[in-house]
Amino acid sequence: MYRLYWAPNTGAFAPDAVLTLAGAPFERQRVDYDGKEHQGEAYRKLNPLGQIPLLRLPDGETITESAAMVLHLVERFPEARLAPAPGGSARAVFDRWLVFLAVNVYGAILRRYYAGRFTTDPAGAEGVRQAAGRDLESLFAILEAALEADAFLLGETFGAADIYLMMLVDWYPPAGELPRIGGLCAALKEEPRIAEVRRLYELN
Ligand SMILES: N[C@@H](CCC(=O)N[C@@H](CS)C(=O)NCC(=O)O)C(=O)O
Repeated sequence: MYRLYWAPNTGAFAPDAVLTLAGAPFERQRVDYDGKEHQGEAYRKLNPLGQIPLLRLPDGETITESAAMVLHLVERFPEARLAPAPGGSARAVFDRWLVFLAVNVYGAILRRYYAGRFTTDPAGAEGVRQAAGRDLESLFAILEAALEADAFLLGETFGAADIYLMMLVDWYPPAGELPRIGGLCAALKEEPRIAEVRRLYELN
């Protein structure tokens, strides 16, 4: 059985939603984020970066990085049809968007949220925060343009990359005001299983 280490309003949401939609056997282990359990010695043995999420695979292997978890799960549960089959160009486009989201957008959100970590200048944090906001504006504009043709990143049915995008919009609500991104998020929120996971993660 899979075990997902999670906390409300964290990057565990995306792998959780994929596990849930896939009907995968898994259990959730809540990490006391407010109590800083993720920074403690026991958790850091599992993830030296002290970040949530963490996924324990059925054979006991553990992995970090939410995008790696999503990639593993869509391949492990192909019948859930949350990503195109590996090898073709549709899958390359899926991988591109997932990495774009995880590296560029999630990265900018972390710079905005943890601005003080990205400078050694105590007076520099506000500048880092503002630059991250500027980056988010242009990154979400690229995503909005990519949704010009279809309702979702890979066409007219949603997949795991769309779920990942929705999670990032939760952390940067102005992006949800963009019509196509807002439409994508609204459509995903209608999916009852996604709505249930959102409630668990205390997302509106
Ligand atoms: N690249 C990581 C980022 C994970 C991450 O930064 N998680 C945040 C919560 S959303 C966290 O655990 N922050 C605690 C910290 O950095 O102290 C991933 O995609 O899993």
